[in-house]
Amino acid sequence: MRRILVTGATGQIGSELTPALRQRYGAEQVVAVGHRNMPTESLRSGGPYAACDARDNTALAEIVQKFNINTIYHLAALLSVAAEKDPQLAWDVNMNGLQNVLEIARSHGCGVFHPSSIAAFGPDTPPINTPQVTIQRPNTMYGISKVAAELLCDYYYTRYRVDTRGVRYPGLISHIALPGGGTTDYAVEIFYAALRKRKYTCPLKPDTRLDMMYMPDAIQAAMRIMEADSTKLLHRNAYNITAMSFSPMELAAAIKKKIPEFTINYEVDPIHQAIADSWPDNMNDSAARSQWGWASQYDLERMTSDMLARLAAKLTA
Ligand code: NAD
Ligand code: AKB
Repeated sequence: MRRILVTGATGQIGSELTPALRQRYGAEQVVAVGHRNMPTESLRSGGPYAACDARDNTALAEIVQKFNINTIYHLAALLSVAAEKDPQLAWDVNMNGLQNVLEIARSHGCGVFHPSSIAAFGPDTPPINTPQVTIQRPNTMYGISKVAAELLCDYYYTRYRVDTRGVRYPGLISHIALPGGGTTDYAVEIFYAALRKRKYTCPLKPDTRLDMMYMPDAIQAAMRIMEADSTKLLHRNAYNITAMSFSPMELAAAIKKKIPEFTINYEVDPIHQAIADSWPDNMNDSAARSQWGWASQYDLERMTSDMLARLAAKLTA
């Protein structure tokens, strides 16, 4: 029986992963752990809820013990733009938070899911069809913390046999929780703006192509890799996974097909642009496909239709 703890449960991924895990494994088996953000009523009342700093060993270990946890989804982190605003805090939360989780996992026999990102690549990485194993020299604090996290998880697996697993997510698009300080956030904001104001000002250049994914695919990946046969996971902490690749101009065109009066203009933000320019256009995810059956469901067109329909319903309500 899985007894799961989710850190960063109030964030963009946690807000959807926690209910999905509760549905799959039982509401009482999944403890949502928030931090400073107020949890939504459904997160708090849908199963056990606690709040603590992911770096706090005593508090986190107490929750793990109290609920007899055997699997930790560790999502608490600072994302790319937030990390560039406070690199010291980003290193502290992203690395010391992770090491705390890994130490607790080691002493309590837990498996750990920890997501990496396209940010683990850098300007020297081949940007098109980015291989599973390639140059990783990122130039952002977020990216540096992601490469270090992939390696730290590998270390805990080989040295201590902690069952660590992870994927390199592209930018994630969702209609439930707003994203929390990333470079790819524009691909969510644009939908809110299209529905509310019929226009959007984009912080990236029109032709900035990035790897992207709709949240249902991201949730499916997080659950599927944790259920995969451990012996088949040759790249266990850092699988490239992808679903679609587009530029702001192409996303705007897809939205315009549904909302003809929609317009986009561009006011490029140098921090967003420099980060985006250092990331892949699209990753090669053949290792994830062959080793644990990864497959995406949503392309640009299907994601755009679903986002607009669900967000319109939410904004009307
Ligand atoms: P998010 O910013 O929406 O949520 C992160 C959560 O971490 C927030 O709820 C915040 O309250 C919490 N947090 C911050 N500092 C904390 C601390 N000291 N202790 C405890 N909690 C703390 O992020 P997300 O989009 O849900 O991302 C989750 C994970 O997935 C991160 O590791 C991120 O790098 C990774 N990822 C996300 C994306 C994406 O597009 N969303 C893409 C690639 C990888
Ligand atoms: C960000 O833009 O920082 C995240 C990510 C791709 O890791 N969405």
